[in-house]
Amino acid sequence: MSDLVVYGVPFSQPVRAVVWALLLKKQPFEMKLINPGHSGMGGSRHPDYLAKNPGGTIPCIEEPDSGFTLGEAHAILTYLAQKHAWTDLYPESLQARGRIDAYLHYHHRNVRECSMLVAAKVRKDLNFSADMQDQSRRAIAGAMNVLDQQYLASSDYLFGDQPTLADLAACAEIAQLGPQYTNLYDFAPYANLSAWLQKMAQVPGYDTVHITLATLGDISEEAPSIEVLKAANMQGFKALQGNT
Ligand SMILES: N[C@@H](CCC(=O)N[C@@H](CS)C(=O)NCC(=O)O)C(=O)O
Repeated sequence: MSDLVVYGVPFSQPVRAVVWALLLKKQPFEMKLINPGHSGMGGSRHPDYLAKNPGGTIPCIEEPDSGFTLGEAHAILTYLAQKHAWTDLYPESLQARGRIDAYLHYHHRNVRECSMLVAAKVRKDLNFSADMQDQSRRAIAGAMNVLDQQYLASSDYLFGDQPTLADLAACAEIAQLGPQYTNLYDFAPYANLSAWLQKMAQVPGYDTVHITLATLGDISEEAPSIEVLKAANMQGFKALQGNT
């Protein structure tokens, strides 16, 4: 049986969430690099890739034996969890699953905004206006408040005393902004969230999926060049070889 293929780059937040789950569950996979947003060969907007994931985004998975492909990180996570019975990450109870799904839907226009701050730094060509960045900061502040004061007010993780798919997806977005990585957001005002971030850093696979960000380091003062970004991505990519 051939290994699952994950298309993407390790710098991508939703790719990191999927790869983290696979590492955590020791599920073998092979990453194939796909350049997000590019329409040339090997790009996420190339017709060959669009045939696998019509949305043209990374990640996408492919099961070589059946040819089955699936895009959208959260659909991939829940598919893999059901397929491999990862009931620690996605409990069997329909109500528990419903709540995790609800977070995964909430994530998109809220927690996912964290990446806009990173994109504004690394994709100068996209000209994120000051207004857009302010809007993102407001959305992030609202979402961090929800996590800190609702989800994490009375439990160690978003849903109880162990991490689920929701925690992996959330952390893949949020941790990147911390002082040890891009240093683009101050989480100190959020005590529950800060404690959760420390716990998430102990979850197996965390260090491996954050190698690209650790290599990139603090970008708050100076935006990295595309060469620096590519080199950091390659470090993360190399770290995934032989990891499963
Ligand atoms: N909703 C998608 C979003 C994926 C996404 O935004 N991926 C980015 C990279 S982090 C991408 O592929 N961008 C290229 C594009 O939109 O053309 C998911 O969760 O999988």
